[in-house]
Amino acid sequence: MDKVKDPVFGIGKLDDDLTGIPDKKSVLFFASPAVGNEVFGYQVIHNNLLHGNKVLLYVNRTSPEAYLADMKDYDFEVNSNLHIIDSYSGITGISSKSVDDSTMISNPYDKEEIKKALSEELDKGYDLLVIDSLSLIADFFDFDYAMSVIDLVKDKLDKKGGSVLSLFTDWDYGEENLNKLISKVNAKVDIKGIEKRVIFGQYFAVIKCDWVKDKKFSSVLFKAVKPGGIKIYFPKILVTGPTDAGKTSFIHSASKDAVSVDRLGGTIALDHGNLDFKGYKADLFGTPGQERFDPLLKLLGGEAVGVILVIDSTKPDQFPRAIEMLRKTETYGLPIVVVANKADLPGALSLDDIREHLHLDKNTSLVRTVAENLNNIDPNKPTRLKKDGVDSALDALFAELT
Ligand SMILES: Nc1nc2c(ncn2[C@@H]2O[C@H](COP(=O)(O)OP(=O)(O)OP(=O)(O)O)[C@@H](O)[C@H]2O)c(=O)[nH]1
Ligand SMILES: [Mg+2]
Repeated sequence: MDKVKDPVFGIGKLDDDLTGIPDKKSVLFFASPAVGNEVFGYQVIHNNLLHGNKVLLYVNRTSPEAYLADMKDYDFEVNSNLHIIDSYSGITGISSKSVDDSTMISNPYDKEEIKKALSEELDKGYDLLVIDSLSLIADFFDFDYAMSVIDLVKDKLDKKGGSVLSLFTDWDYGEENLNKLISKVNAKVDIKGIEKRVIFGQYFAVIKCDWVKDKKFSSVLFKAVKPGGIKIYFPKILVTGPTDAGKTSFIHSASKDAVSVDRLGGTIALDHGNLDFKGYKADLFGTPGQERFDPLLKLLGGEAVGVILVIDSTKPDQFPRAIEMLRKTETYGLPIVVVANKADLPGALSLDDIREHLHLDKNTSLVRTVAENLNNIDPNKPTRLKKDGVDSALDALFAELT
């Protein structure tokens, strides 16, 4: 079968940073024991099948049925371009009949049978081999055997083409072994937790990649969401700006299920919305704009990682207040997008004028937004903003943040 395309990750940030997985490359997803890497594997498999790539999955951690059922929980369907080498069912003696396209290893304790199955299957030509999991091969046998499997696979791929992704959990194999492993792969992505007695965040980070030069990789927080899979996660984005500018309108337009504590059309406590946008997830927090609620601002701004500053394009007299709110929320200096709302109203300033009035440098993102339905604006209620403006603001923000 001809190659359709080089394999992809199907995880936006990794595809952006690494431009997919080039042919004949070996990638390692290296997870700490407390953080699962299996959803990363599911997502890669699913997205390559979607792209029309031929995928071979070597699985030893569960049965093919359970594997595919788990994938389905994330909404990751598979198709006939997937073939599975089942190195699990032989342990239990229960054959995996319900998954047609699989080869069962009759004795998963037989080192030679495993290599034979892999090499025969790889001879048929695949775009991507996923090994789930490589650390379990080391646990079953020993580390050197796991490394010899990688050598065999690389040898095959060198001749036949295709790439390999190995999922690995770092169960203390010793520095020497790990160095051996890392030297054998072209790219390594760490999948870890932020631990302070309990794990309160999970992140991934590209640690090594030999086909991308001169790029600094940043780590990003993620959540594994059912359905949907891996989403880059920002725990707190602050939406602030002067009174009546459109903060609450923005949050309700950008997120599903937003809630606001409003009275007589003004926010008196806060807004909150869950944002789910192009593979990103974030919690949006909105501040009130009226000065009498300023004592709340510092509290609301705490631990924000980025800011959306909403201003009314017709009210330059409020611009100093906008800057003051960045100071009071203690978010001055964080990644920021300025949203110039109410573009429909007479007297709305041009973006250039706004930039000048606000003393924004040329690198600060400034985006126009406007109400969707101009004939139906209630002065006592937030209104829905047009999607293209809101999306541009979010695109700009996530570009700043990642
Ligand atoms: N004409 C026009 N009106 C808008 C637009 N966006 C919002 N509004 C209106 O402006 C008013 C204020 O909007 P909100 O979203 O409540 O503003 P806010 O910034 O949350 O206000 P506070 O919470 O009181 O600070 C509402 O009456 C909205 O319907 C717009 O693009 N054009
Ligand atoms: Mg509000």
